Amino acid sequence: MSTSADTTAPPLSPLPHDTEGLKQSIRDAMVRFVGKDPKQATQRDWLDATSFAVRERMIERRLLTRRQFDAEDVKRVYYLSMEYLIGRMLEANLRNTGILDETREALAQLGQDYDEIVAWEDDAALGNGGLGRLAACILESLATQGYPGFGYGIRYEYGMFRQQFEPYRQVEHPDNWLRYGNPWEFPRAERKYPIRFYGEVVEHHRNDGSVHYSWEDGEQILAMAYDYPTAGYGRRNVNNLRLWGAKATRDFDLRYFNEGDYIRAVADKSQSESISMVLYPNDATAIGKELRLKQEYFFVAASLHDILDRHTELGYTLDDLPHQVAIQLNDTHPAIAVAELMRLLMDRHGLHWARAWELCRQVFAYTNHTLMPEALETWPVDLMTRVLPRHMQIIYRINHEFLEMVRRRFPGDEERLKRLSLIDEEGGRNVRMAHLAVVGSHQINGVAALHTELLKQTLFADFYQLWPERFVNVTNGVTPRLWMIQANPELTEFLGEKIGHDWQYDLERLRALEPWVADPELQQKFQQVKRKNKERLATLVRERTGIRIRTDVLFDVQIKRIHEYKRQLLKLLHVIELYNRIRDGENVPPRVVIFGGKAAPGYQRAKDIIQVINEVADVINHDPQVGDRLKCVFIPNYEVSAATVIIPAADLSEQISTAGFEASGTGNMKLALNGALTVGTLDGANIEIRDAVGEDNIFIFGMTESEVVAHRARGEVPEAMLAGRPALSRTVEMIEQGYFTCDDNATHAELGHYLRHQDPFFVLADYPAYREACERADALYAQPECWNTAALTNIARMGYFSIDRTVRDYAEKIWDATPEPVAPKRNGG
Ligand code: AZC
Repeated sequence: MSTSADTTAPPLSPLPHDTEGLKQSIRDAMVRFVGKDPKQATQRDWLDATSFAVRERMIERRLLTRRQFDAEDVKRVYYLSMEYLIGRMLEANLRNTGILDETREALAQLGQDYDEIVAWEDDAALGNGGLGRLAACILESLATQGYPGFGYGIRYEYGMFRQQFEPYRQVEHPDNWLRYGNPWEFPRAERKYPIRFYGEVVEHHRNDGSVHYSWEDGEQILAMAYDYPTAGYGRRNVNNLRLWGAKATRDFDLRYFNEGDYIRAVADKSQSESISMVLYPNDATAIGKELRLKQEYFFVAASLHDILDRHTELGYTLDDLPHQVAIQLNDTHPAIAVAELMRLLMDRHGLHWARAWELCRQVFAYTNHTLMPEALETWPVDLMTRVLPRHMQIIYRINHEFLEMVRRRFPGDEERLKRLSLIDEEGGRNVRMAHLAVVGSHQINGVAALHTELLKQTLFADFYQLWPERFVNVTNGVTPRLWMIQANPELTEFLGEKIGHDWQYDLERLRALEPWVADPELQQKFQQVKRKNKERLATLVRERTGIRIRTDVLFDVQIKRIHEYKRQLLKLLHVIELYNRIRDGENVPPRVVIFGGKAAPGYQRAKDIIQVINEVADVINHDPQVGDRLKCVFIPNYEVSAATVIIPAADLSEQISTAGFEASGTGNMKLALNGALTVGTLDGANIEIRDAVGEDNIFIFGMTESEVVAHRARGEVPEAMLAGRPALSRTVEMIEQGYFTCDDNATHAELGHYLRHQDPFFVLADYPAYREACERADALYAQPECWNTAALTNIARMGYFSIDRTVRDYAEKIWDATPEPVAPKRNGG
């Protein structure tokens, strides 16, 4: 396609990016958009006015980016994800647009405190944990590196629940994040697509003998687009995240309202809009609910419709699809896209099966984020047939063709056919969405080296045998813009003084720090930065929990979803042992232990773990014999904005999952990048982190993945681990006997019993090695020069874990996409 002459002409006259211009825009926005007299404005009003002033500048660049992409024949990458854990947007957008300092100053001149204003923004918590946060990092990096990359997802009205402790147990409160409107979104009333559910498939026989299918009747709702511009850092590129909200159709209105039951009609209408109402707060179990299937299909169908519309509006043909479009499936949640694209290509565009299938396979790729069987999505065939009858037909046909191929390659191997089938015939018939995603994709990736190897050897071993070339590894990464520049401004400045700013775009450049890691002056500055960050965290802790912590001791941090395999219980046993040793008069090194994380509301064991941690913490924190030698804090409502305060303050990063269970982890990367040392198992990306930072700069302990497998095979009773370990036995007994509770012996007894008799994630078996690793950490912490050298070495060697490297890996190994940086305009802006 040719470049038209006026693509660089701005659609608007460029807005000023200096303090004076921003001040003017903010004041104008206060009157014109917020509708308030600046004299009467609240801090929330200032938040809104400032956001409007920033978004004006972003949308200008968004339009230019779009013009350039439209003119230049670029390949577009579409990231389909049910979750985006974005966090607050104002500061991120200011920083990436390059007007943070000017805006801070503008607000100051308007008599407003920037830090107070930004704190009013609710986190956009449209995700559970790692998978959703990774999606947010990937979008930011796509824009920063200038890739034409677009996110699609759901505009949940209620994001991840807000967690409170009442006083020990987790209680969930709704996260009504859109209640005051959202200045960042552009509702696109004209981008609405009808989405069908239920109904039936009608067969049409043509004169030439061919059969054509259509999907008719049932229920329709509309998917309406809401656009969130996503700015690149240090570039003019602004990409787009399009989230779909559900709206009732007009049809719907007429059908019911005309029956005269007005109240029921309104209620039904809101029922049909409930599809985009709430995020399912499960990160490691597939719940198999009809509404969830409808959510998945809803956003996939709208996104594919939109992608194909754009493709044809740009003048491309369907044959061009593989050259112009790459679609990444973030886990199996959007895997129904494989069947939906087949449906669109055949039923709507009249392609033959074979051609449609070829195109599908060239367009899709699939990222797997977990090996845990309970997280693998399957849908009962009955449910799928009822909700998506045409898709079920298509899945049967995909399966048929696929199994025919397998039969030819492995004649007579019926067991293999059963294992590979898209339909699991055992225990009721279920569609295996991971199999659909694998069969329909040209590339399948795991998210860390070990994880990808395990995918090949276990979960997808039969597929790997068929198509070894389709399996690739793309190790996760994190964005240094949020997790260093924004979260840790002091460390950012410190790095700038020593090695310049290039690392902000090319994180490998942090290596330039290495020659100085033992430099006493540098170490002293690093320690000052850490201390300041600890003070910031101490304030947050005091505000949220009332607990006072000292800032001159080791901060030991475990922040992540609460899950048995992540083993918060292992840390808890250590805390209790430290408590006992202090009470026994031993002089143990002081520390503050910090937990953060949510449990899925239906995950009883995880909720019990939270409760018991809180009760243990309460006893320890109020014991005068302990004083401030040990404090234990569970920070309520762990979320992105809290993470930006916790991570820069950490000394020790707890990455202690049972080996083989954590696909990658990304918190491990954020913490090490901020100079925390990892105590961790050889699991997920910890292995690659160890390889990068060196064995001397990390505390590795515990069973390896293959040792875990062997240990499990031996079938030892967990209790056997207690023999000859009096300190550990005493700890377990204290839990069992309810030492830490005043009114809930049952929960404590049950948790103790679980450890002693079940312990499916081998907490007790790994405990001795874990305690020893913690002692190594204490010993190193007692030698500040050695500790600081190790911490600074961690920072210097974390370059590989930049999300920019991750995104380039996807672009090269999977998408075949190239960056398209937007050229600066001559007249600035
Ligand atoms: C997580 C993995 O548990 C975590 O190890 C990984 O770092 C992260 O994805 C990003 O790849 N998985 C999830 O959050 N959820 C599911 C369904 O796997």
